[in-house]
Amino acid sequence: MARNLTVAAAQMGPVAKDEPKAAVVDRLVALLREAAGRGSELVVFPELALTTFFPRWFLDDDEMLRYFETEMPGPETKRLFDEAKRLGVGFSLGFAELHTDDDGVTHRYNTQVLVERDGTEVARFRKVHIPGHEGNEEWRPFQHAERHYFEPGPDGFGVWWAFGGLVGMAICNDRRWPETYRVMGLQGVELILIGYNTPLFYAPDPQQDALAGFHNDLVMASGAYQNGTFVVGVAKGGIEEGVESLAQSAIYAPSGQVVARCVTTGDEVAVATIDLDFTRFYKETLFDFDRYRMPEHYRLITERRGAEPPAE
Ligand code: CDV
Repeated sequence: MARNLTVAAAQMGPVAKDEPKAAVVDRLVALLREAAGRGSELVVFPELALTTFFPRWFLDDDEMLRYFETEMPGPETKRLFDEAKRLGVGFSLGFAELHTDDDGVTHRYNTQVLVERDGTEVARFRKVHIPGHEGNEEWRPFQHAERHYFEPGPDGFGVWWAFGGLVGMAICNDRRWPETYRVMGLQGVELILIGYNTPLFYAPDPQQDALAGFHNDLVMASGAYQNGTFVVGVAKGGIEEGVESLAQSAIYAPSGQVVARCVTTGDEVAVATIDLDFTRFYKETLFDFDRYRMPEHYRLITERRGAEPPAE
């Protein structure tokens, strides 16, 4: 029996530094309506969708706080939540989160929220792999100071029953790490939602620039294939405040194939109807973890190696 779900990758073009949040929410609502009109039940927005990618500047505490949300939904984003509920469409949205815990300690996270079709919050995922640098590195043409702004999410990678299947989330740099997919794969994930902002110029090693699109596909397609899961990867692309970022948003099947793809670098929706039961072909054959993975074997080998004296 099929478990069909129509999902949309709601790619965004640039968000300018001085673009009012209300205007960004207008764009998100327009993408949501277009996706709903094309039958989507779940709409995936990018990382830090509400603002420009501010880690390209090194800002002090006062300046940075305007980019953070203290509540979600808040006064400006409630419109998106209300419209999604009215349309009966769920969504995931990346934003900068200022979170005060029960002990009164404030944390800054790079967060993605998942909201069901009835408007209830399913989960919040906080980015685990925080790339870039902590200090102001003036040799760079622009900064990637995510490590100045965000601490790693403390909860790791979870999966949640939602939208008729097991859904997980990851954010941008998380998508490059095999353990992102495998930790969720071991929990049976069937659909992973990923937002990203990936500048096409990588200052530490510009020879990687020409491969940005290839690496983007490589990691999400192989993560999907090796764990028998669908993956939706959604960009904020185009030239934002003079910095060009990768677009290429796509929906990947457990076969590793692309089933839908954006073709522009701006606001655009790519839609696919996916059968979550299709994951079983891979989960119950080549990637039948219970039958073929060998964690005990690895453990024994590691123990034996540990018992050996170090080689001369
Ligand atoms: N927003 C990101 O996490 N961007 C990173 C950097 C390294 C370009 C990425 O992995 O795409």
